[in-house]
Amino acid sequence: MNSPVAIVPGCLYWPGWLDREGQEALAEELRHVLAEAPLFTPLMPRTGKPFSVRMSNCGPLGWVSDVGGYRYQETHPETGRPWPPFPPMLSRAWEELAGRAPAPEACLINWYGPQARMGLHQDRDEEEFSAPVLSLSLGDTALFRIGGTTRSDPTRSLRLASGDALLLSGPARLAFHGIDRLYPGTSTLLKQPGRINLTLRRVRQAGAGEIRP
Ligand code: MD6
Ligand code: FE
Repeated sequence: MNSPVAIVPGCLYWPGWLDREGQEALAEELRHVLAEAPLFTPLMPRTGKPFSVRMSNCGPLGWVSDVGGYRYQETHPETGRPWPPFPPMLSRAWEELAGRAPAPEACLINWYGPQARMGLHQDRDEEEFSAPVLSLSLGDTALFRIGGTTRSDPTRSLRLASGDALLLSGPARLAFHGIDRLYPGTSTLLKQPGRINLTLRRVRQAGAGEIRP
């Protein structure tokens, strides 16, 4: 594992963490997950406006958004079934990159078509902010922006390419971040133009017996 680059304090970046073979293996694992837990279109709280990304999840909990708000829940909002378990490569990624954090409980799967974007946001629906959030990207390159813990803080941009890993930890755990645009046609990994972003999270506070040695 190469040493990461710090983009801002606590935001660690591993360009090309997965080689092509690893990206293909992860994409294949995700095809099975998405066959069991199909992508759905989340809606903005209150307004009901659809997100431009489609989503699914794996792991014991999944992040959902609808007119009622943002929350984690144990079942898919359309099928009513439990989320599928983490595929092996995601558990391994957390082991390698998330340090001594307690086990992840949710992996949000975001599917971006060529026109999709993600506005500046904080990931703050978890109860446990001492654990990091780990992001893995597959498919077309995207322009990622990260700032500070106040929306108006200055931001930096970087291009996230297929196979890149990025961790929001410590002082960057609650940093505002988003995706300004995709660069369609920059990867041949997926069967259609677009991008998948995976974010692994610890949601609940770890019990004392659960903290790893
Ligand atoms: C994306 N990423 O890359 C959006 N969240 O499509 C995120 O929202 C994100 O990259 C938490 C931690 C890392 C991230
Ligand atoms: Fe996020």
